[in-house]
Amino acid sequence: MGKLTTKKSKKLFGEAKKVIPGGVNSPVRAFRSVGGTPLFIAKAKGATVTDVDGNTFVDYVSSWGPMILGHAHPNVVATIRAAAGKGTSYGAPTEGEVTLARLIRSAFPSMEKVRLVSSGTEAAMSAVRLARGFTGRDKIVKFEGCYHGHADSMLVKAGSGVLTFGQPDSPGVPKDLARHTLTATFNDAASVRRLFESNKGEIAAVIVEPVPGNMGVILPAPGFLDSLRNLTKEEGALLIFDEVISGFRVAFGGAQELLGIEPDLTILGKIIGGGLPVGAFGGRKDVMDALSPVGPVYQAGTLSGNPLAVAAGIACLAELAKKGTYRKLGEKADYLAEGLYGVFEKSGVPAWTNRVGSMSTTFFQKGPVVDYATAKRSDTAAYANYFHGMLAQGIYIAPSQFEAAFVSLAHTRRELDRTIAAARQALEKAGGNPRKR
Ligand code: HOZ
Repeated sequence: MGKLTTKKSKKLFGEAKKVIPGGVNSPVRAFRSVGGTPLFIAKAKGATVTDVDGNTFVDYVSSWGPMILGHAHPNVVATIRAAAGKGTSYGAPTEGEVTLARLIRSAFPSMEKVRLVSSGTEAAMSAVRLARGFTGRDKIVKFEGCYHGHADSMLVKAGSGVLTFGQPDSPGVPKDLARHTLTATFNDAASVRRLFESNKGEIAAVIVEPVPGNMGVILPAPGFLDSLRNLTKEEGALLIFDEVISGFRVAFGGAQELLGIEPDLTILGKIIGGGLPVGAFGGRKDVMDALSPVGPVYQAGTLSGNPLAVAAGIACLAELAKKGTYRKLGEKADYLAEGLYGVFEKSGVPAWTNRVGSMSTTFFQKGPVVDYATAKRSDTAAYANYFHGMLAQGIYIAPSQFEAAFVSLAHTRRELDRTIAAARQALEKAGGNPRKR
């Protein structure tokens, strides 16, 4: 790839800023933490995205997780086309919703009943309301740096964009509401125990990304999630796993299958929509039946269970259910990780990688990175240099240190090799010691 020309993206960004706050519809996309102009994407295929200037990149953003099959997978595209021909929304139940709910339940046995919504944010917000309604308690425990969408109760010491921009809480969230959200330290069960002790009988639920991906990827320490399971049981609170990223990613049955822990409620999104807007929450039958119209906890949505999103989700999960899929994905991810590990080690640049299968983050610091506080020690200026070094060579990684890179089933050996070679050059160019931007 020659010198990157981004004339059209620059022009569009200028136009976008006049009509869209910051020129983007989701903050991290704006490239603010790495500098430069966001690429305006024109199309995508397989493991690549192509911008409006005609530059094609090997993509590891993967729409922030959903594109596990790669972009424009033929079966998913054909399914969406066929579904669109039958109408795009009815506001009435469909057979597809039953099929998708069944598929989800077969992969996540803890999700005895499932409700479909339109985004991960909506799913998390609804699960939290349900937990409060079911237990009759108001307080929620979340972990610093975990991100559960942007509903009011969840924007407290959150990850993703708010961590990237150094504003972990948001104006506009009433203090009266935020005080019901208690925060604990990921991988520190004692911090949760203390909260239960000082809020006896008041905590409705503990919500956690079992494999966090929104402060960069963090690994749950052995026994940490088991402790949460035991504590919530002892205290009559619910355990909610936010598997919007890890669901169907780290295993077909998500982190709960991989780690053998059953939460009371699970939140899903991303992959289950095959790239279309979707979310789901589900869990114990007795808890889910507290939802309207069976129970009193209200939750609704015109586009919930949208036929296009449901069809795309079913097609995507059908591909993932094929024998050997996760082995293949794991092999690709291992190959890339080993290559990159060698490159970073040789470069002498301080780096620490956390990875679970095909999701990973390389933090620009010597590590270990185990939680929000340690993630924040990363050299974000060095990351920005690396990001631009990679972009210049046609490799598109997240424009933030605190996100995950995703390998898809579409990444070819050639593309993985190109990525490893690009990393070598990006680090060499920075003289083995990326300068601050
Ligand atoms: N919250 C997403 C990353 N964890 C970013 C969504 C987007 O910008 O599309």
